[in-house]
Amino acid sequence: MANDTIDIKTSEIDNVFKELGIQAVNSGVCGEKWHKKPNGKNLISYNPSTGKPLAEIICADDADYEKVVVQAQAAFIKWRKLPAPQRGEIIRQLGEEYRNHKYSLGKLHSLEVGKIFSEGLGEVQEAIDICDFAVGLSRQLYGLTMHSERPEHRMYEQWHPMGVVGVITAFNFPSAVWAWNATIAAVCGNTMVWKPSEKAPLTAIAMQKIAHKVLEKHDMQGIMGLVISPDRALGEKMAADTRMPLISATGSVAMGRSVGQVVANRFGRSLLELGGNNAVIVMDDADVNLAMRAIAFGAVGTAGQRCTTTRRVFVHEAIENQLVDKLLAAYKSVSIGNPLQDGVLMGPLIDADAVKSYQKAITQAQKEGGKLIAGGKPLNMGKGYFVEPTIILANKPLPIMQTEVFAPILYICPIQKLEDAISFQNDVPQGLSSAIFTGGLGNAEQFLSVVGSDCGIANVNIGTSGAEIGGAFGGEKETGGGRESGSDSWKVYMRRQTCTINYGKKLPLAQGVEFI
Ligand code: UN1
Repeated sequence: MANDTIDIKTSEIDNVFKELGIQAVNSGVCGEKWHKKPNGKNLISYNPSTGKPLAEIICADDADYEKVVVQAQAAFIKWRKLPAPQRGEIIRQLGEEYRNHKYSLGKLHSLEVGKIFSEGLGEVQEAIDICDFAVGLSRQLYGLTMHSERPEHRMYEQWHPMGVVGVITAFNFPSAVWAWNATIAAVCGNTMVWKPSEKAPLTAIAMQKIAHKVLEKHDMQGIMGLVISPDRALGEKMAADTRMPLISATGSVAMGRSVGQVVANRFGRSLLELGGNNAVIVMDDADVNLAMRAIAFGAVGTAGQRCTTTRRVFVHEAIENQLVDKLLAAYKSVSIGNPLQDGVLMGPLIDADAVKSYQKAITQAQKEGGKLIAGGKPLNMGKGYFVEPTIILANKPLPIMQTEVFAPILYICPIQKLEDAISFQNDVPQGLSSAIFTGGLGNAEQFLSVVGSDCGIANVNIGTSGAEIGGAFGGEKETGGGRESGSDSWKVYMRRQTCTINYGKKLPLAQGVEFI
């Protein structure tokens, strides 16, 4: 079901920024202060629903980047000395500001990256949630104590901040993924420089403007820096920059491979969150309605542009027809169109290239023997980048199913045994998210066991997307191995120090070694 006219006025963006209390959006560079006149190229942010420009901003050039990094280094000297719970208090205030502006920020996500309003609000909520998490964490940066083998000795470990953290984010979660990194890095005592996606610069500016205002109140500006770049150049610069001991990068496998290599070459640390190719297994004892709803949200939500999007389904042959029929009915009821309109469940893809990749993948899947049973075509809705959510059936996994395509294309294959489903699921280069639907404890536990899913996220009777911030987020293989957000992911933003203290008058050596 598609709405055929999309009418979002470009002036909407001015209203959103007005609601946010933000005057100028033209500068994409912020260190201690907003650079009023950065020297980089101009960059236009487009509304993917209309193909029309939303606003034009000026990016950072090399000299602007240099200033922001130097200011982040200077800010680190101050910030690291502020007790962690006081850093947490500032992040609490940041969370409050995001709460106050949730509505406008949510709308901005819809305008700039085409998320339906409910998902736009959800993303802002995710940023708020991680602020709350970071506040609590600021009092829980625990180290262990150990029993020394030597008398009158004490051993413990403690955690110190690393310095300036480089954060590179993708268009599809333009605020939450930055917030995962920024808030945790900040309570840990780091400062940061953020290079957002060139496809979502306005959301980055809005998040940064709000953060900057909060930090300024505490005379702590410079903790969170922003450098918008129209291409990869600044990201590459960051990867090679020895002043950044940690680079946290979210995006394509190709980008992660290059960032990871450059950072490793200088013995820096990287936190990579790259591609996903997530599967749902549906066993014959599953609640099919539950599975259908989770798959529909996982595959169609965010127009298939999450790294956690459900791309493959392995369903027991006994219930394949039942599940497929339910999914077809659900797909028919999905209203596609203006993401800000009530009732619309799917917005556009991000740009024309994404539409091309969608078409190419569908053609390829059909060449490989896949049977198209739903969708398959771009929608002619003005200049917006809308496509139909698509389902392709295959008797067995197709070669195209090895590749992550950021679009709502779902492949469904029948299976007879759980073992086969698990092996199909794991037989891809990526390893982010996975799920099983089953009423059986045995199936569920096998899926979660050492011979089960090889992904960073493994769910039972829950879909692959929409993870909560409390858990560690990330995955294995080409997904990059990084973990961010909740649990003990904070440790990657800190350096560990093992301390042994001798409070006696003797100097016993470990391992019983005798010396002078
Ligand atoms: C991403 O797509 O990069 O689990 C992040 C989810 C969201 C985060 C996705 N909480 O789908």
